[in-house]
Amino acid sequence: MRVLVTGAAGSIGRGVTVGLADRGHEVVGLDLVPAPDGQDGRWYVVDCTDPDAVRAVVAEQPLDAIVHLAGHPDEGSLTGSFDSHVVTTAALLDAAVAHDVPRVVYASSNHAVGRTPRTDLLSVDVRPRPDTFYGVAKVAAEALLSLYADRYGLDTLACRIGSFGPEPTSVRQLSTWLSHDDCVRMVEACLTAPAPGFAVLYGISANTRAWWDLEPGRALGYRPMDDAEAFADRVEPALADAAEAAHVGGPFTGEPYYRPALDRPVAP
Ligand code: 15L
Repeated sequence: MRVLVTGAAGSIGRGVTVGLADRGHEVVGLDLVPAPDGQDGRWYVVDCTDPDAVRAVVAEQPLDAIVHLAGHPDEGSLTGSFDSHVVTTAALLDAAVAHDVPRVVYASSNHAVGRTPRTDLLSVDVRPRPDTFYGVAKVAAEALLSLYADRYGLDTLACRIGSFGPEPTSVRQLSTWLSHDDCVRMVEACLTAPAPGFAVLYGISANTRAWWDLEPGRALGYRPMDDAEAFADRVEPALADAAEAAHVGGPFTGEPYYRPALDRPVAP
């Protein structure tokens, strides 16, 4: 498949770009920064909040899918989060419709439901329950994917990613970790699942202590192979563990994240 990957120079993007190329896909990279050394294939330095620039890239070659990973991976202001996650997703969806790209795979986040108290294994059918403005923007981006699936018949998949990294580094991450290799497996499953329409899945590895239901991913062909438990003896318990286990969003649910939505300076 020929796939445009946004945020291709980022930590998830780098792994996905290399991993998809290794699996025989033709990857077109897009990021705010130039291609890393050793990157083969086309690369565009583009800001995804610019719809004209995004459309020009998508117009330049036939694409089988877009994998949208670009975006600030942390809490910010409401408007900043909206630009980073909703405006960029809208620009890509509009370009997909205009140039017949049939599928968009999106890096959503567990923080779209992060304020959900952690009890049983969390299904994808719970109500949107963000823990931050970052989470609010992820909910809105998922809503856009749903809208474009219904209106235009696009296949749109929202991967609610947990904690991506080389290995889990906290007790929470023994439940929420997504390994590099499983991330590539997840994205490839999302690219190749037959006619999914709009779909939501949790992006974690096959963690023994998983908090989130992996069945929706498995139904799409995602077969995670790694388990955070293999690293459990290296993870030190910490004071924050109990608070982080109260809601699925962990640290993002804490009071340090409580702040005004519109961070304009207040007049004296
Ligand atoms: C995310 O979505 C964030 O991008 C990342 O910074 C972590 O907070 C991660 O989730 C997580 O929940 O561990």
